Amino acid sequence: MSSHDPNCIFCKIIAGQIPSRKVYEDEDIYAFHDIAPWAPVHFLMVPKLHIPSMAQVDTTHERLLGKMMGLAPRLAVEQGCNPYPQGGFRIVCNTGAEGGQEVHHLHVHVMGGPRPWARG
Ligand code: DGP
Repeated sequence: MSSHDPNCIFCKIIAGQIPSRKVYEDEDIYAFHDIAPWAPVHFLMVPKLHIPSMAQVDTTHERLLGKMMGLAPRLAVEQGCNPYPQGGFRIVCNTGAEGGQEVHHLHVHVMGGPRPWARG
């Protein structure tokens, strides 16, 4: 698996070749607002490593995915999600066509904020 796919839209966003509204960045992870939000707060967290989907994840990715999940609650609150338990957030990882995945670079959706949401 290549660490970067020049045809991948999220690899281009990470590289700054396509503009995005950045939420967070470190050496492993990039987070940015979804272009078509379903919820008042809706951002995506992606590994900088090009992994097509959760279907390609194995135990070598434990640290990377653990880091993403460990960061998500902090970013959710920073982006305006209300505190748990009255507030909270939803994390979704669409995987494959039947899982509703459209962009084939592993990403988690982090969604929250007051309801109703556009979807869900
Ligand atoms: P999915 O693959 O279905 O889990 O969702 C992909 C999400 O990526 C979708 O909610 C819209 C978002 N998206 C697609 N292209 C872009 C883009 O160029 N910029 C941003 N910020 N988001 C994008």
